[in-house]
Amino acid sequence: MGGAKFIQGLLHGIATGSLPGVAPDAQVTVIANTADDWWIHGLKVCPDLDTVMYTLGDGIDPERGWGRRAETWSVKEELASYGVEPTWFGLGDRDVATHLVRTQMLDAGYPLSAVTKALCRRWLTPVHGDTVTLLPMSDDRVETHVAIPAPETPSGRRVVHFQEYWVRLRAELPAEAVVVVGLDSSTPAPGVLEAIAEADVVLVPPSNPVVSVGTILGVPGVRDAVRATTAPVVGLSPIVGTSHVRGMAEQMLTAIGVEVSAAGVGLNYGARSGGGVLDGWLVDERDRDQVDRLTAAGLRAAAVPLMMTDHDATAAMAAAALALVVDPA
Ligand code: FO1
Ligand code: CA
Repeated sequence: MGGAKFIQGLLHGIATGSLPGVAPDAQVTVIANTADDWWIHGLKVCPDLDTVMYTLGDGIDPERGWGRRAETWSVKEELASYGVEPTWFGLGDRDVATHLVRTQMLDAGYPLSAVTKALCRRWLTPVHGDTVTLLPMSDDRVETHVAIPAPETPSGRRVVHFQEYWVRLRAELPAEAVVVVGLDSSTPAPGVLEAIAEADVVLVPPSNPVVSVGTILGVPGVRDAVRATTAPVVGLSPIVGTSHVRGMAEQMLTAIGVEVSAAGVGLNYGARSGGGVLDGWLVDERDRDQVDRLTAAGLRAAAVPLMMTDHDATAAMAAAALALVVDPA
């Protein structure tokens, strides 16, 4: 959701000409996490791809931040009446159509990237023409699982799918480990490495650094591509003060032993000059005291307001991120 909102603000900034060094006909390629995906009721559901697609295509439910606007829930209610589990994960009636199309195309042999392209013809092309390209990070099945305490089991822990951790358990149990099944043997989807290599600038949005950006960087070849691109790489902190703005980054950072702070996340990505992936890192104005730690590690850093309250505020964040790494023309 952080990523989708950020892209929306970025596109608004491009359209209004308020981004330094960015032409009005700039192309945006979005590489989305697909490790939140899962199979449910026989359907392949890709929450992050769909959240970006529905948000940019003006079909998102703005209150929930996921699923379709003006949604109804007859399918969910009927499934519950049959006693079909899980009842805690809801597929809306409108949303189901997306999953039916996707699953049919996958069954017919199309890779996820081709399916995504087909779905985007409905959602992105009418609104954005060919300005925006949405790519899954990989065509392979990759799924994030979370280890939670389970005193009743011999090992004392149990592993659940990310969706079960987030939706059923509301991320209320501590995450003891994050296991991304299939990540090591996955390959980047067509266009992913090319987009990074050929970009003029790479933006890391204020998304979850572990289960969103972290999984994308973990697809073999992606981290190296980000390290090798001639484009500057700049990111925005999803942590303000000692908490995430929305989501469960706190739990996920704790699981991997990273300090829950804007500097902690920036230093964990690391400066490209020191073997990491970033050239610049933007933190919230309330974390101004962390800028020195970041610059000492070789990052360009600045503190600005980082709340995506509306498109203008988000475009201003994108502008500040670009200003960190793009030299004035
Ligand atoms: N989030 C919920 O809190 N409850 C749900 O029942 C639920 C269903 C759902 C269906 C399709 C979809 O694309 C997203 C859905 N989400 C739901 C959101 C999703 O669990 C997460 O917010 C993302 O995976 C985190 O990025
Ligand atoms: Ca996600």
